[in-house]
Amino acid sequence: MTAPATDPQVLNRIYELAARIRLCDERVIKMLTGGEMAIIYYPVTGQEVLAAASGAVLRADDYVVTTYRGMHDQVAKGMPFGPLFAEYMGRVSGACKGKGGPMHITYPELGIMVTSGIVGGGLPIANGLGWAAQLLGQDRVTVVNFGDGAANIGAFHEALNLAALWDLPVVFLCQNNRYAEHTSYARSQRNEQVAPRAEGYGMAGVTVDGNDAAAIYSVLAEAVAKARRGEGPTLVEAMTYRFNGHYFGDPQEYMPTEEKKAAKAADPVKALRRKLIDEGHANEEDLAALEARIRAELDEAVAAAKAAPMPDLAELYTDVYAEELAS
Ligand SMILES: Cc1ncc(C[n+]2csc(CCOP(=O)(O)OP(=O)(O)O)c2C)c(N)n1
Ligand SMILES: [Mg+2]
Repeated sequence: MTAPATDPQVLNRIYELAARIRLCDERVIKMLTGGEMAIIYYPVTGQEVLAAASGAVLRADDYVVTTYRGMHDQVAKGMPFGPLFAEYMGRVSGACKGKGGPMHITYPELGIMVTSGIVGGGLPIANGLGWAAQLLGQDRVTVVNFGDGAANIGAFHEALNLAALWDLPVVFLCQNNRYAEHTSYARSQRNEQVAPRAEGYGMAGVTVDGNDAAAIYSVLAEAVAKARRGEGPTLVEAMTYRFNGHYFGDPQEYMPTEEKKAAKAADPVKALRRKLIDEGHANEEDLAALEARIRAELDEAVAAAKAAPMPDLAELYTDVYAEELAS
């Protein structure tokens, strides 16, 4: 049974995960700005709370599928900073031995099954994970994260149709951040929201404020519980906003200044922090101590990644093909 969203422990857990994501995102951006690391990074700033709520709902043995903009989903599912930064920096101690890079983080021992750079590519894979659980009689649930842009890809329609038909234990979590690369949501489809499309597949669909911790937690808890009971998938559309453009370094000229200002003024991580203190669920000292612990963990992970070696050239084809190539 999942605890209700009104439970202070739940809100504190969501804040802890959101703070881990926010501080990790800040560290990556600082390292890129300072030339300490050179990767393509798709910032998750502004989308932390919905991922943290998902992390608070899921069990350790549940599965997550995400995209290139996926650090928040990975960290929320428990991804440790050590193998994350080592993978970013291409080191042997990385989650994929330094051969996957930032767009392909996996950590199967914690259910972080796939990170894909193919827009919409994760949805049919999530169906496969869900179908496997169903066939094996397991009650684990798969949450697949994707963007508003991905909802216009053929794979979205195929995956939702099949998941509904087979009652697959999958939650389709559309993170509607209002942009797909440099194109606004309004310029790419007539429908005002993504969730009502679920009806076309005979599936439940719900739009929720993804920046409101209690609201998104409640919706996800219900969708996950339903999938776990074998009652099929749900399309959850979490409304959110991307603070930092498509990729790190994006000049963001297509994003109206006023719109960005308003979103940042309503920063969901800061809002949750304030709520915890105002409602007496946490105090300033405890939260500051938590944030200091997370920063120290990040320091340690970055230092360890820097000290670790790059993969040996002999490793080039290892884990790439089902059968090793004859050398
Ligand atoms: C199949 C495919 N088409 C196009 C691209 C190029 N591309 C990369 S990200 C992106 C935008 C996707 O937007 P959205 O689904 O809203 O996700 P967000 O980046 O906002 O998280 C596009 C078109 C791609 N990676 N894969
Ligand atoms: Mg988007």
